Amino acid sequence: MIDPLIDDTSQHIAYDGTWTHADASQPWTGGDLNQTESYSRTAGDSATTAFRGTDIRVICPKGPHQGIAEITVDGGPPVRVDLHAGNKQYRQKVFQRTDLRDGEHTVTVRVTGDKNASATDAYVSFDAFEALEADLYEPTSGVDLSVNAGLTYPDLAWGNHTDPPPTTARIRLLP
Ligand SMILES: [Ca+2]
Repeated sequence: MIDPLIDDTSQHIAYDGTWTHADASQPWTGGDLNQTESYSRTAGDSATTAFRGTDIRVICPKGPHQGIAEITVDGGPPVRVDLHAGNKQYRQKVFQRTDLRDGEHTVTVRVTGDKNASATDAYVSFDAFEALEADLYEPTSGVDLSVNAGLTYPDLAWGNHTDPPPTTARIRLLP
């Protein structure tokens, strides 16, 4: 199992611009993953990573000093995300894609310098990326449970066999 979390301190993240990297020595990082976050208020600054899988989530703290970020997957159309909140809220899933083709992708968080009228500043603070691997089976709209009639399963569980089953029944749990 690959750790799906790519923390903001990861060497796999390329930072462009004037980001500040805060760690546990700052009391206001207390709720961040690994008590670290990286932040910038300079328009155009960016943080990019490559990942493998079908799903990507961007985890950021929200707060009163936070502005608007622009998030891009595979160089596609940017999505603007407002990170402002009245009080600091840690580990917010501010962006998610679950429909990517299984394989290599890139995701970028960019500082816009913009903020909504209630925000006191335009900081973009970034905590972590979460990249999830594809399922063992082809994507479906429901959830598949594969049952091998040739074996007995004392504890039926997801993915607890590796041999192709000679006979399968598929049970679809509709969402
Ligand atoms: Ca972090």
